[in-house]
Amino acid sequence: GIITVLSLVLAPIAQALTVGFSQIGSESGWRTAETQSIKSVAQQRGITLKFSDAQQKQENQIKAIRSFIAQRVDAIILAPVVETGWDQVLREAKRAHIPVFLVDRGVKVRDSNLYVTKIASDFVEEGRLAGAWLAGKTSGHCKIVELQGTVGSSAAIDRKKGFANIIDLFPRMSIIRSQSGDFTRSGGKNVMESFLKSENGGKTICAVYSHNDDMALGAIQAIQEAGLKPSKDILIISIDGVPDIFKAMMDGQTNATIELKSALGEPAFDAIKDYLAGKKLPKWIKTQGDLYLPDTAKAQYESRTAM
Ligand code: GYE
Repeated sequence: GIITVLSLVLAPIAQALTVGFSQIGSESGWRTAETQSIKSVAQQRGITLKFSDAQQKQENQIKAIRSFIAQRVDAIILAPVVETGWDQVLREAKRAHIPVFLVDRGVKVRDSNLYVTKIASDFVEEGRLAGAWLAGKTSGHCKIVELQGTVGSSAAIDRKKGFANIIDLFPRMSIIRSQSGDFTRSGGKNVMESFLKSENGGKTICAVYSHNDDMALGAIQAIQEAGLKPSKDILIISIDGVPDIFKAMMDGQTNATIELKSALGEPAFDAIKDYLAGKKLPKWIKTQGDLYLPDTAKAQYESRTAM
């Protein structure tokens, strides 16, 4: 009857969602992979994606969210560059009845109802895992330099916290220098150069703990240019598990990486779909990653670059 005909005609219209995605930028290989995942899953599912690159600036993300609200999108995906300062704009989205889904980083807001859910890994746990690996590797005896991620980002704050939790348990382990390299390769290289200079050409440094792989790749270059062997003279552990770090591991230049899932397109759009279908979602949808060492680097590199 007429109802069946109508629902057949209307079904595809009802499904054609428009989603706004406010991305941080393209500071790392990991983030570029995340962007690709979200774009390609949107395309596969016939979702219209409005993409905005904030070039690392929160003010640009706030502008993007306001423009998504003005365009009356069905949902917003936000990868928040920093943790604080979101209350106002998220309240505006809430008032416009547009649900917000956080990906990869978290926010600190007074009212947790300002967003639906966060799809991200546990950065504190990643930091602890890195610390535990290093404690084992050095028998609890190591002077560490730390390359921090973007100042004020949940990823940098929590990776620092989790790592310190473990290091503090070992009286002969300490963080002798810690500075932000902004999650970029050039940032990691510059900061590492200054660490090497101030630490006797690197002779007093036992290990580098880098909040992401890209900064570690920059640090590897700086260590080599200083005439030392990365992974041997100075141990290196980082987080992300991008193909390039596995390549460096195959070449004997780094020791360990903790994988961070970048394929967030599927879980993000699943969450949006479930929410719009009236399902109740957990406040945090956790993604999980393992620690990888040189023994599996070749296999990991090949599986991540195979098309
Ligand atoms: O580790 C880093 C990136 O927010 C978890 O941001 C993410 C981090 C990731 O640029 O490479």
